[in-house]
Amino acid sequence: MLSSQQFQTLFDATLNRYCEARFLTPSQLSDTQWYQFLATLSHQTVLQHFPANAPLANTRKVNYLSMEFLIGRLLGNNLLSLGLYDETNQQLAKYGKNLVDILEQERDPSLGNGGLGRLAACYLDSMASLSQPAIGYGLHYQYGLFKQAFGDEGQQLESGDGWERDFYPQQYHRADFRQTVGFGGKVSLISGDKYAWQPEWTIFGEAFDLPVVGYKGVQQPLRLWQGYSESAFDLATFNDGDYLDAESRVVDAAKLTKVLYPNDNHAEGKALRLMQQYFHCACSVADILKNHLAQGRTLEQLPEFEVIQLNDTHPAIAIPELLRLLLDQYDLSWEQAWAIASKTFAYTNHTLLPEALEQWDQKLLTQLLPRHILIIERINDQLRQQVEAAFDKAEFDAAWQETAVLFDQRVRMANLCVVGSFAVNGVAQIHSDLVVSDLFPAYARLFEGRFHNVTNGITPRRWIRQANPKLSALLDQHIQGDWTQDLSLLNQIEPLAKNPAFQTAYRAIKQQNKQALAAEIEQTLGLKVNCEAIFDVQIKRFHEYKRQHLNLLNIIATYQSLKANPQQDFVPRVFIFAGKAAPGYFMAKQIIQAINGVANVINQDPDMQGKLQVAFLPDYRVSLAEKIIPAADVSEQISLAGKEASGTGNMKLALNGAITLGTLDGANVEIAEFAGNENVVIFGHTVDSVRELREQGYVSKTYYEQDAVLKQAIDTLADGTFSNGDTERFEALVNDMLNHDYFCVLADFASYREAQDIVAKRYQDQTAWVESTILNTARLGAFSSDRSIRDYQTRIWKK
Ligand code: GFP
Repeated sequence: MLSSQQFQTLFDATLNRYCEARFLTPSQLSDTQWYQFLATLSHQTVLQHFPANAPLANTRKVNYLSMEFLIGRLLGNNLLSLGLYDETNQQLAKYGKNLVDILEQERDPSLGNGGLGRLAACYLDSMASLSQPAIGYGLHYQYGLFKQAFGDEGQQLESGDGWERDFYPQQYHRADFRQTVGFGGKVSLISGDKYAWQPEWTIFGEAFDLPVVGYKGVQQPLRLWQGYSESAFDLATFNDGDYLDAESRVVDAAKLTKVLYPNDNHAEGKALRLMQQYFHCACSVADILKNHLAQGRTLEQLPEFEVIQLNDTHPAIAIPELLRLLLDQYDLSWEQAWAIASKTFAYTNHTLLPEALEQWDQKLLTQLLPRHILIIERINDQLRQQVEAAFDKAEFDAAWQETAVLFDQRVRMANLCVVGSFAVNGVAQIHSDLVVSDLFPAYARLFEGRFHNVTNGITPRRWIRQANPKLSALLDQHIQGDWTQDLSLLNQIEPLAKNPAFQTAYRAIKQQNKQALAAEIEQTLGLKVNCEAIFDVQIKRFHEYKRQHLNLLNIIATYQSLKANPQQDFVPRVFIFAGKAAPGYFMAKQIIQAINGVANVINQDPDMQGKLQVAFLPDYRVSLAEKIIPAADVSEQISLAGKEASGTGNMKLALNGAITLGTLDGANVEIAEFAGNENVVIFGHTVDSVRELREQGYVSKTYYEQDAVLKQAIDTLADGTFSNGDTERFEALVNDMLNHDYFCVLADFASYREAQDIVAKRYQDQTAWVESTILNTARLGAFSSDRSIRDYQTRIWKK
């Protein structure tokens, strides 16, 4: 580590060099240049003065394979971890600069979509902080997820987000780690289990390393692969007629890693997505094996020293890839290869939604990866024998239908993961239970002891220390020990929950954070919001199961009630939204547009000023979340029970003192348990009552016909009130709610309205409210990603 004196010297010398190279003096540097200088300085400091790679002690090294890493801005986070944040601020002050302003210059690398990618980033942070040996493997996308703006009619507009990876000072190119990846071609049998594969094309993988800096820990790489090749190749060879759009037939290999596919709708039949997945896995598995062997270890020792953690099914093809190398390159028998691979992989499931469970057309996979399909067939045959042995004749068909990897000409990637892994985990207790009871009951019987739960967590370094410096300072004052490293220490503030001085301080911080967010809202939307109102926040990607439209219906109903009875006793609210919809997801885009339409009318209505306001902030990203979360009073976690695997925004918001308004879904259940039922507001159907509702034959229209408030809300969405008289704009959304409503929005509407009333009533008693919010902070230390990583260590990665 660097002493303060050494850092000052390094700061001055690097600044001199930076300025000389540009013929500028420090006073002439723009904020962007200050950012570049500081990012370079911090990057060099990390590499030269921070310990690299944790030693292997009683644990295996974790190779975390994920198609997404939503890492957020790195500079502030790294300076904090290096212990150089305040030091840097002091140095900058000499030049009249403020670190907070400079940090705003950094662009978020948008290498992910939502929770899954952000979880991966939190886990890398925790592993580096806990000195758990680890490396993250991902893709170096040229364009991250799109940038979101809103059009004149409130519709989502998308544009490419070139996150400037070519000028990104916090990574370095590992020219020595180049990999070669084949596609297509022919396979010929050599002997026994050994085949020779002659690919038709090869693509090179280049590695870019971003050091992940643990808090007072070590730095470990996030290794991102980028494709390149000298020639383009014609994807039409793989094309069965309708896989690809005409314009994407000829693919320049360099473009393989150009785009990030949104993960919520499985990119059915998209050959490019499958190619990305294989490219990611082939580069990563080769790198893992190379590193393992370089240490003089044998192939048989692989599971003793390495674990490959699959973040959802997207890297599932790594399983047959490792088998292929062991069989064809290293000449092992099937039994030997299987014994190694099946003890090396572990799989995390993040969803039960059938449409999000990946399946690939067998024909496409055969054309792209002819050797891998043979291996998958072999796995399938072996599995069939196991299922035949474990289930009697009467049960077999049902068991096979559930467990087969190859079924109906499709390759089921979740099944491949379960069969090829030694451990499978869900991401919150209720979700892990449903994985066993609803998704994979036959597997649970077949593979006893394979299924686990590891409830998600969030890194307190970014989500409290960095995002909420004022709350952090208060916690520092009252907590013995470093809560940033041990979040369970937060329980030390529990006795202060009723203390008037502490309450005043805690509340003042929330108020200041609300003012800061209000300034951001005004700057972005030109809307002045009332900081005395409840800041009611729903921030997450848009999906029907997350039910942003339930929130919307309540806003419309509240608006109508206020219009009808302006004198009513009303607790002012600002509803705050942020989130993107996948470009091809029509219904989610309708919901976005409808929220903007409603916001437009309400915000312009003079009767609503200071009472009811709606702020939809565009282009949701990590750095925006860091501004919204500390300012939230209410955390909307209103998915249909059984559909949200865990959630992590719910943890961030609650820890920062927002009251959860939620269904008994995902980690909400555990948040309620820890915080205490009196410190959350729970509503709506449960997993069991949703099941009953469906069994009885759910008809959403009945709710509409029987509830005048609901009817009026939906009718005004349909009649053009919120779309400048256009009665067609929200037709699809209205029709869906009335005739399908798969996510039971209408069935939960009345209960949600009541819950919203409870929130308003509680807020009026500020002393009780603040006490509740303090208790949320005090009692939720278990939701640190450090705890999750420890759970992985003891339940899954143990030797
Ligand atoms: C998914 C699930 C969430 C879960 C995260 C991380 O998030 O419930 O919290 O993974 O496990 F849906 P998204 O990527 O879908 O946002």
